[in-house]
Amino acid sequence: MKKPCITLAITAALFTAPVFANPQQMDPNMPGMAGMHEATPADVQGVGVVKAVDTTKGTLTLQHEAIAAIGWPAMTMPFKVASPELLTHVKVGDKVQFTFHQASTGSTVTAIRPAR
Ligand SMILES: [Cu+2]
Repeated sequence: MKKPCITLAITAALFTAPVFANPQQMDPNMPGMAGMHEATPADVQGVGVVKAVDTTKGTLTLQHEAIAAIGWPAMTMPFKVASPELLTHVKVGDKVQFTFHQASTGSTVTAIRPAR
């Protein structure tokens, strides 16, 4: 009489799986979508871990979490900084909350602060 137990286990797995399949909820309002073709870049907020800091080039590499507002998945990428002074507050391994602007020339971080 093993079969009913297995069936129950499979049924339970099928009903449980979708709950874990989508851990990062998309923002249903998608505020970034409406403004996608605007000439003026909007502030975008992100959270990530500092992977590299280049004070010579004025760039910061961040392993950021998904940013639903602009439809970005989680990734590691370089950002320019609006002011070299921003780089004096961060070091590799820091978890940070950051604000940036998106432009055709790249993304520029305008604010950065520690996150938990
Ligand atoms: Cu990215």
